[in-house]
Amino acid sequence: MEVFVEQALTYTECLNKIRMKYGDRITIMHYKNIRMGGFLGLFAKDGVEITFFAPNAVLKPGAFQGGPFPQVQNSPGQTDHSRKTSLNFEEEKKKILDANSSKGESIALQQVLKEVKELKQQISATASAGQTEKHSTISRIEEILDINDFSPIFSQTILDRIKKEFSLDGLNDYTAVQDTVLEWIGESITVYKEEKFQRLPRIMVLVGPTGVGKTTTIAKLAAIYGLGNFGRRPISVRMITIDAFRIGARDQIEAYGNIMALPVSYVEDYDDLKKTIAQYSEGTDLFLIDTIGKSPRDSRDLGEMKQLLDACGSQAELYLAVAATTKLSDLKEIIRQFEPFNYRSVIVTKLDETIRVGNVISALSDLGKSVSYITYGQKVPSNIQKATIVRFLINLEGFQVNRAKIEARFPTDEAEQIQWR
Ligand SMILES: Nc1nc2c(ncn2[C@@H]2O[C@H](COP(=O)(O)OP(=O)(O)OP(=O)(O)O)[C@@H](O)[C@H]2O)c(=O)[nH]1
Ligand SMILES: [Mg+2]
Repeated sequence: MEVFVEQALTYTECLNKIRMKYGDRITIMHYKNIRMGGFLGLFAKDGVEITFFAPNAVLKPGAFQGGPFPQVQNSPGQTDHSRKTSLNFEEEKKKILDANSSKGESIALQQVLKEVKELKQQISATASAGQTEKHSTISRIEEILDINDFSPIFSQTILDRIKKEFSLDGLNDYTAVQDTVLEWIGESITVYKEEKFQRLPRIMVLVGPTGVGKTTTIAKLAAIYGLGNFGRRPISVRMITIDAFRIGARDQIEAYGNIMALPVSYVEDYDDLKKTIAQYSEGTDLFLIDTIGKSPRDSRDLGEMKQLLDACGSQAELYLAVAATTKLSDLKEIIRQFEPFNYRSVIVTKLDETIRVGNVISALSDLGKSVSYITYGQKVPSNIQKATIVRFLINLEGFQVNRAKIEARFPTDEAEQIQWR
């Protein structure tokens, strides 16, 4: 025998509720009026509570759905059996509660799993989008540009162009892409074209930072033009240095002059320089003027030298010498700081000391400068050459250079080469 308690707003409603749950075979023990619901005693309503016996109580299916759970009454008349049945009922209730709570948990779990799945999909979508952007060919080219020390701006332009001009199929052909990239790099190099007919005497001036090889390059040029190296008809050359007082500087150029039996003049200031040029103009085809190495950071010093060099007159050709070993940011600073000299082109020295020329190529290209000569060793006069695009390209690290193809694409100006020889 089981004792149960049920509550409702009216007696009939409560009875209906009991019958719905336990059927008709119930015995009402007693009922009482109660206050139902509310909050802290407020808003409660009048209701009825019925206590009843329900023999062999078996809950009708779905009896608890939406309704309040029956409460167990620990009435003094309860037998062991009724207590046991009540306990069974409690167990049942717990099971249902557990089932409900695990159902809740599983819903929450499913929600979490759904979110994880979505996140996973998002991540793999992003990864695959990245993959299309960073095709292995693009990554390889990026790496090579980086190894060669190209400027970020230069590299980015190349990478953007690859993405724009190559289809996915095209990117799969690495050799074709790198050949094209080499071509683009070649196109970015501007080789200085000398004027065909020079007014004589020609005046070439080398400026640049300290120790880049200005004096050595002056000596190389003097030998080539003055001695008629490589079967060239010699012309009358005079070297002039304005670096006459630095210890060793005078000895250095004097030694070259002596070995080559070419005249050297030493000047101190503007007047001196102007006078010397005027004095030897008659018998000289080419003046090669060596200057004191200047720090690009000392603008006052640079300004003074600029004033001194004004003595050469407007027909003077100024060249900026920079070493290929200079790091990219310094190269750019040098190129900018020497701008007031209005130099015609850049001479790149010490190419033999580095296998990375991306810094030079991109600094020149980024700042719109041309290259005229390159030097690649201490030997006078052999380690100098008129700049060629091919020479820069074959110096690049990591590219498989098809020399024949490159030479066909960037032919050297034969007329200029012959003149040089
Ligand atoms: N490896 C290499 N060394 C060079 C090259 N050109 C010059 N040098 C060396 O670089 C050092 C400096 O050369 P200089 O010609 O005295 O340089 P500079 O620009 O006149 O120097 P300052 O007058 O002191 O400003 C010397 O040891 C040269 O032999 C080159 O193309 N390659
Ligand atoms: Mg010098």
